[in-house]
Amino acid sequence: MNRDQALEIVKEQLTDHRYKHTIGVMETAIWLAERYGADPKKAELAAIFHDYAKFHPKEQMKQRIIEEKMPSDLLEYSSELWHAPVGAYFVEKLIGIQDEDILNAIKYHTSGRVGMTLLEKVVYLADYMEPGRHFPGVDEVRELAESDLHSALVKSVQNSIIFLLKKSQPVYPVTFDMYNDLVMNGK
Ligand code: DGI
Ligand code: FE
Ligand code: FE
Ligand code: FE
Repeated sequence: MNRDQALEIVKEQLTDHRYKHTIGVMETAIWLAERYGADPKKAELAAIFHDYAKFHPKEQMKQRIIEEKMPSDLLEYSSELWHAPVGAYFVEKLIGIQDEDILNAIKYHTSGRVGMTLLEKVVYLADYMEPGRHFPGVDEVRELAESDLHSALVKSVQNSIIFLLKKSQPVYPVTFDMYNDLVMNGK
């Protein structure tokens, strides 16, 4: 599947704002892939489809998580987490993408996980730092990403956890696990 076909499919699923975000993630993911030796074509496809299920109704996502036996603890934490595994499911079933690394980059783009592949890291970071994002600290992450993928990734997870803590929101344990894995086991 080429870029234009993929973008056409995903455009129908998204708002204009979210589509622009997706273009930003795509361009950033390709840039990071080229810089750090991931497959830019895989990065492109994973980025285009990463938020595929972002606007699916919560009830439907919940049902899908139960029926497909996805980790049930997802349901105890923020519904913001759900579109990532549910999106990966639909991208496989409906779009027909079978590449495991692409599917996992979509599946783990919100929570992260222990033992992320280079492609998963590229998509996670691209989602955080694409040009349309304006989080506090994002410029520092962009600067780090010029030369040090690992440090940029650690900083982005730190910022995301701090953001949730400041709002007194729960943090999905897998996100902490990812952070610990990065800090304790390095690159
Ligand atoms: O879908 P996007 O907005 O592009 O970005 P995303 O898929 O990374 O979703 C991030 C949202 O998820 C953000 O508003 C914070 C929220 N969230 C809620 N609980 C958690 C969480 N993010 C992580 N990483 N871990 C959580 O426990
Ligand atoms: Fe997302
Ligand atoms: Fe993210
Ligand atoms: Fe996103």
